[in-house]
Amino acid sequence: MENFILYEEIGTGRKSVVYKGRRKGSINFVAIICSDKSKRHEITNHVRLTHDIKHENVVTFYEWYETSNHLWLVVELCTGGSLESVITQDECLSEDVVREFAIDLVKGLRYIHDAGIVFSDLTPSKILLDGPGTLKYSNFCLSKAEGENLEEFFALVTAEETGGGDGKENTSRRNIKNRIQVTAHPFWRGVFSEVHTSEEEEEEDVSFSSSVGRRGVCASSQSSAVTPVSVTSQGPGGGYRGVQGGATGAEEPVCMHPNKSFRLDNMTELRPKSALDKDTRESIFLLSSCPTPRMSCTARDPPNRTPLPQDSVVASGLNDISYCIKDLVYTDSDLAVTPIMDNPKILKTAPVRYDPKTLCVRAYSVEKLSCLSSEDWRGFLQQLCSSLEAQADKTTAAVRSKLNLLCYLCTIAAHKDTATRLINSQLFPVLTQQLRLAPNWDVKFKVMRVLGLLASHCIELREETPVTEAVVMFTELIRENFRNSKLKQCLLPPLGELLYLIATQEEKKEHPGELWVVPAAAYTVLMRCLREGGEPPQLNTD
Ligand code: 3RJ
Repeated sequence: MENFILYEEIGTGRKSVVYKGRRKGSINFVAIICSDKSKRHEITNHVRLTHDIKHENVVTFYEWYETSNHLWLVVELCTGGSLESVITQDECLSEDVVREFAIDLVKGLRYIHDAGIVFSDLTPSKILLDGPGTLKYSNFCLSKAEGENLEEFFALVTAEETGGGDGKENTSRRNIKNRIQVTAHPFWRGVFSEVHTSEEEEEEDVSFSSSVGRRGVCASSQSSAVTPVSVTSQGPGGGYRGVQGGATGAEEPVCMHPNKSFRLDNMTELRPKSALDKDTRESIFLLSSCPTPRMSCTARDPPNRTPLPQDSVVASGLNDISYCIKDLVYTDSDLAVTPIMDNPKILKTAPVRYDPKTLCVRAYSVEKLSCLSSEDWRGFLQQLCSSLEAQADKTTAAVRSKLNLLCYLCTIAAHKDTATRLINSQLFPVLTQQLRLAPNWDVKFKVMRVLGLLASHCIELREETPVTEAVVMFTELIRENFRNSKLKQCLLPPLGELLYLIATQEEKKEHPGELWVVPAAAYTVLMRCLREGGEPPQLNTD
């Protein structure tokens, strides 16, 4: 099965994230674009226009996949970032670099035009640099086939997707002439030379030298010695041939794919592959479990970190190597644990306030709760459970009363002693059940928060505490509501806290991994959430 390993994020676009990736089993690194499906028409457009293009100044398309929420494109990796960032960083580029960039841009655009494509909306952010500094056109989402109306193409994609299309040709054509105009200005030092002007099309064609050196080579020292070579000798199947669409003349530059059509009826096979392997249900895109090393370390320069027990052996050569290996395997952030619940860096939540006057139980403070007699504590718990379980009454007043109680629980759940007592009490399964039974989502959101706070502040979990059931409930709810980003943002933190609680409690035991079962589905759904992301968290104003 083909798998891709995802490494770090290298860029973000509108509703898309770009990762560095690698096909498992190969050493070819690629860029993997994970795009929201709402961009399907633009992505499909990009694919239909680029899947046949192989040119050094165009980012190569390899393949594409589809998962439930995203489209995934595997394309050429350009490690140099965008031309926009180079311009921003350097502010002023040297004339030699400008000349070299211009050659790449003209070569690429010329190839694109000859392929019958109008790039459209050309900006430096859409031009990428590979390692040696070659410029490449990267984003054809808003490009179009010459003469076509892009809106109509988008409409056809939508119709295809919804099954409403008739597959007919896009008939409305506008003749767009988006052509390269390069003058014979001395600045170009003969790199470009005008060879042809078509009277019929009133466009100017350029040829240029292809033998100018790559970045770092002074163009001016070479350009005077080079003879301009025609760009059309470079593309696959390229060359000057008879003209499509009526124009004549043996030297007329024409579409290099004269028989090629970008119409939708040619696209029935142009569909993303499903990214779930049918037999193994395994995902094609896997997150790299090893963080990308941030810097290399030498044996003479061991990393600055807290020593581990096994490090106390003599500082032998082997030990130096083990330092290096550990530094490559772990990063500081692997060992740092950040609370998830109510962490303002993750999600800003308004402080919860309850109204003690209308509270359906006595509004004990945490201090008072810690010294309640066991009888009073039992009575208090009983009241909490029966108030939450009262199902019959779904009036506004009853819902408000439940919300008030849950706000009170949020307050007392943020203290370790109360959290520990409450999570190990009969209240915990009642709260878990409320994730399904509560009268509305407002109440459910609050129940999630109480559960998350209990998990994050609890310091001792009893063996019989039904955390597995809670993990299963959260897992099911995330699965059922996978497309609902807001809901997922409320479900994930308590699930994370529960898993962390289980992990830390297991760690304290003699035989870790035996007490509280975490179903494989919980890991699967969590990994899927991490992989596929979602909308950024919004400020919660409750
Ligand atoms: C493919 C489409 C990107 C970015 C460009 C969304 C970078 C910063 C440093 C180093 C590399 C990159 C980089 N490299 C890429 N190689 N291949 C791609 C994505 C081509 N990309 C970006 N940002 C994009 N072009 C189109 N959408 C993009 C992000 N930053």
